[in-house]
Amino acid sequence: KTVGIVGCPFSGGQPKEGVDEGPIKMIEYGLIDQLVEMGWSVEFDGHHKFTEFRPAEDPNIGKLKKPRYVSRVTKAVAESVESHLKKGHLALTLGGDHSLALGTVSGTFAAYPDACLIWIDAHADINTPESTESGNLHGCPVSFLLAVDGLINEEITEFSWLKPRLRPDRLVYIGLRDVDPPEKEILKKYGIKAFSMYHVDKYGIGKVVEMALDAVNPDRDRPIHLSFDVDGLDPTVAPSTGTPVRGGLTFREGHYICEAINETGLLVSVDIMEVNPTLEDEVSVFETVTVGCSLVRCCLGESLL
Ligand code: DIR
Ligand code: MN
Ligand code: MN
Ligand code: MN
Repeated sequence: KTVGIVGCPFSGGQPKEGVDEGPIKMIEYGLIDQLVEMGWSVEFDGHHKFTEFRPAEDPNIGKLKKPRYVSRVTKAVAESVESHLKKGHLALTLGGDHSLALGTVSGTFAAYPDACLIWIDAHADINTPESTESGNLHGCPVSFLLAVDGLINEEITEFSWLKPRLRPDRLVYIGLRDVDPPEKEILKKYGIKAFSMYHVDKYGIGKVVEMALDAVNPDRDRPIHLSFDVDGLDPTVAPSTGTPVRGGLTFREGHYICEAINETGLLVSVDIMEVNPTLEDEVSVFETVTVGCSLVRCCLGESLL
């Protein structure tokens, strides 16, 4: 078993610097040795050097900020993820901000058209170029990925490389608690399954993960892409992240999700996103980086016994 690590030092999908250091810190904290220790072969050719993709000029397109930079970077990420998957490897992408999922999910669907997507986040990241208030592309990737008509009105030629292949019934959320009003409308309109923190409290995480899998993977035969934004965790668990929201997943709930998805044997692609080791104090950084590493280990089969 081989895991291909796609290191993505990128912050262009949101305004706070430092999230580009997330992948570097996770590797520095010994993630590769930890995976080798678990019996994995690790393929890692160093972090992507995205700065060379940065255009000299990148004016907003409508409200969208840094659209050309985000597009070029995520296109390269899609190619990396696809090539790992086509060699039969598990793809592990370390972010970086969540706009990177434009690339990771595209790469997964290029290799596995039948895949489903499990999105762990405080936010739904499903704003459209029209609905976004912030203009930050990390709040928009899911709308670009969805294979539905009429969601994205104006043709954004900048992203013409991206083929939307994600069917609404192959997408499920866990952990939501900060969803913009237009995003709620989109979730309703397309019948997208979402388990908010309310559902985690009501049913417990075990039942929620089972219901999430039943929704997108009823016969447990589809490859799974897990996109984990660490702000899905409670800020007491993962404080060093750009947009923390109180009332999130506990340490164990976050890890349980990864353990349960590992147990399906269907996981092909994982993202750990929005670790920002320049935010908060030293202890917060340590906790957030180490939780990123331990989520990865759980996804790759580490168990408590
Ligand atoms: C907000 C915040 N919905 C936006 N999104 C965040 O900017 O579109 N995503 N923080 O991670
Ligand atoms: Mn590979
Ligand atoms: Mn996110
Ligand atoms: Mn988020």
